[in-house]
Amino acid sequence: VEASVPEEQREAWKKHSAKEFKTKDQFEADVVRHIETTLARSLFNCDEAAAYAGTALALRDRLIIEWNRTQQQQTFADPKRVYYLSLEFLMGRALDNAILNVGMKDIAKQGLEELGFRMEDVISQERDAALGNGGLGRLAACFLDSLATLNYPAWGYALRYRYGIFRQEIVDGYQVEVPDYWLDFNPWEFPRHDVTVDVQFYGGVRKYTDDSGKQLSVWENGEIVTAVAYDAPIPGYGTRTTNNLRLWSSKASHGEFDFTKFNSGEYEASVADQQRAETISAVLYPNDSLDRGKELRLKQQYFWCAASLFDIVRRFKKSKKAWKEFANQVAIQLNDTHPTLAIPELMRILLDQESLEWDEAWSITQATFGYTNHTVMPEALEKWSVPLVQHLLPRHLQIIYDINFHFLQYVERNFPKEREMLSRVSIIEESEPKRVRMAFLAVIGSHKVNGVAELHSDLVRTTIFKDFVKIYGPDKFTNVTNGITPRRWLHQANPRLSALIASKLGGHDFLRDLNLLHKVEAYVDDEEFRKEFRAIKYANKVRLAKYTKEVEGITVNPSSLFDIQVKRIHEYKRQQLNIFGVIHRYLELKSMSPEARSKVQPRVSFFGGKAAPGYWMAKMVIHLINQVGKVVNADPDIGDLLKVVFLSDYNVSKAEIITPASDISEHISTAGTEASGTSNMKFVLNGGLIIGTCDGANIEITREVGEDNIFLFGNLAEDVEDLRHAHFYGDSFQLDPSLQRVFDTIRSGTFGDAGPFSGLVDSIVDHGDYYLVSDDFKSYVETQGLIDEAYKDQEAWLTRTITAVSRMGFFSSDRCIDEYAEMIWNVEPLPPPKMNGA
Ligand code: CJB
Repeated sequence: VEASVPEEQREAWKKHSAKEFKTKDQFEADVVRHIETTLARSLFNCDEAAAYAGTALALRDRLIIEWNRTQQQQTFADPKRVYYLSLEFLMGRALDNAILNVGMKDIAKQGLEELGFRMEDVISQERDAALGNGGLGRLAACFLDSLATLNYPAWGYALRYRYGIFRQEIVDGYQVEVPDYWLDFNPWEFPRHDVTVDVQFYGGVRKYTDDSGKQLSVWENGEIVTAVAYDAPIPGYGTRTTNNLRLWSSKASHGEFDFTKFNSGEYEASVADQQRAETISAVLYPNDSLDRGKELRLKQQYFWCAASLFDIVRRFKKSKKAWKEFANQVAIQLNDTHPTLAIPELMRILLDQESLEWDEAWSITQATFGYTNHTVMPEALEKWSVPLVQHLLPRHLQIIYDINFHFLQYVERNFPKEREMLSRVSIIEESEPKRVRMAFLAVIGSHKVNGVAELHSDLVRTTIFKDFVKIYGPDKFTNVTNGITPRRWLHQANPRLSALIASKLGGHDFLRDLNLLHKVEAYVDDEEFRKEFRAIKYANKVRLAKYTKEVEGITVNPSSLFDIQVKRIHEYKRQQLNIFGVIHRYLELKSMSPEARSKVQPRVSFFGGKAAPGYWMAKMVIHLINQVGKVVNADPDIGDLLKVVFLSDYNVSKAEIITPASDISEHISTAGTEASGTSNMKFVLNGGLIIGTCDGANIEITREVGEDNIFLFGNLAEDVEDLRHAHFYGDSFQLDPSLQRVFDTIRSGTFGDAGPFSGLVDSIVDHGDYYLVSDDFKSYVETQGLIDEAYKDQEAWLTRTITAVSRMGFFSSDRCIDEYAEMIWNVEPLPPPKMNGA
């Protein structure tokens, strides 16, 4: 590696090279210096926003030192690196996490206090980096934390959206979307105006013969858009390793608007190009588990894949290694099918630019990529129209056809008797228009395919990729059950619980090795431990109650059972089942004698989550929840026995307040539809129990915590097909009388105009009840009854929650990352060098 400063001048550099603060005094000095000189403020006009900015900048200085060092070390050692390609990284806030990961929590807290600020207030000034929709994006963020913590040389690649997921406001009980412009002040990103990539769209393909007589293709005469890199440091916990998240921003390739046009009076045309280019990275698509097939989305995908691959290849080529070494130096993980174009893009680079032969290029490509599938639901599987791909990416379409040709030839040779299989597994779907099945391309172009929980991985193997298991053999398909980072989801979200555990386990080692939690089980009968554990849960509920009062204006009693369902609103996640259950509870309460009522377990039902702006049914679910809340919360017969709260604008930072406050949380998807779920893990880790279906990771949570410590209900995945069939063809469909009463109540106008809710009710009564709400309603309600009873025995409940927490070690994202590293990436950690005195 060449250094830009000659040997003789390096002494001066070393003498002056940036020093990190170590003491409270130095921390304060850095904060004040930034407030006074970077922000041009003073102690006379330093509000909380300025205090946040100063603190973030001070912390950032520290991170940069470690970040530079990590990157230098990785450049020198040149180990195999992991590249995690994800269109979504739902990072949330960075400051708290950075303070924690560099081990400065106490210093920062005391330092800020001495400067006149409360740490919590300062932290809450930060806007969430909300570059994702839900579980898939948050998983990517947890993985970055684990990769850095475990010292893996790893980079994330994504887009620098100007607008993250919209902010949700509730107006008259309806969701209203407000743009999330989050870049006003973002101290965590570093523009790299010198790191750019020109990305081509449209144009055509020309064939030619080179000097040696070889036939080659070149893609040319297209439109060029420039990708500019923005980097964000990703600090590991308890290690100096600080990895990089690189986000690409799009701009016109000529930089400014077109001066020639401007000077000749074509003002609008002169800026149009520029705006068109910038539109590519402007906004995150707000759909979760849904493929909409929009051209701009395909542009985003290619723009990001092309820029990232160029960057990866550029880095590889610096090492001057032979191409056959590529997959020994580079592992690329495709987070869902969104980055699948990286497969034909790498082929294009190897074939058209590096002149490799097809077979060599293909074996390098396959060895490089791994693909993670996150859903088996048909509406979420991406398929791009062939004419669209032809128009936008003509050379890629050719390569995709060539990949398909080679693949189908292979299938034909090996399965000569199964001719129908060819059309089933073809990358090209013979529809009108024809479509490219991205998941098939991802499977064919990768050496490993994984699902995200055991049941899901089984379904991947037996349903959507069944033929491919036959073709490639079972070893290509594997499972890596999801996990969560205990740094954010235990220590940061629930500092008191983390401290209690640390006090018993002799330190915070469990945050790096979550299996150590099993030692907590020894304290399950320890009176002092139980008392503190109970007090912590209560305090967390008080905090959520306070938040609910302040933000939603609803008073709730923290002694009630807190029942929480927060996640994207989706029919398959069945918030409708939950709210129907709430209505049923309300009707039961109304019909009770005062005597009977006095024995009822009070409960608060919290909901939260965003609906995709174009998802009518999901929006009606939100509306119904709000309307039910209005009626129930104001009903004097009911009082504290039942409250219904919709927590608006659910996001990562709110999840940090909400998650530790549950007694019960709901993970009640139709069996076989929720690939894994990850909030289920967060809630149990924070001392809440869950009610759930036998779906996704609920099954493994049950295996770990034991059947007595979870409330399972409902039909099994293996029965779903028959049940759906029965809805359509069975002649004796009888709605459960309780559910019938719920529907009658809705239709009668009890919760306001019934019009908006008719689609919701009809989908169950008249349109086949695809998500089997009616089939599971009875067992859902009964199980909620069991929960009420169980909760009354507070001692037994406490025992269950403590036991469950102690058995959650398996669900750390550190375990996932080690599994990926070993089974899929074949990479080793690169521990940072020991520092003087460290
Ligand atoms: N998932 O968040 C999304 N978006 C999608 O488009 C498809 C799947 C979720 O991914 C999570 C992480 O793997 C899973 O836990 C969750 O079950 C799945 O719905």
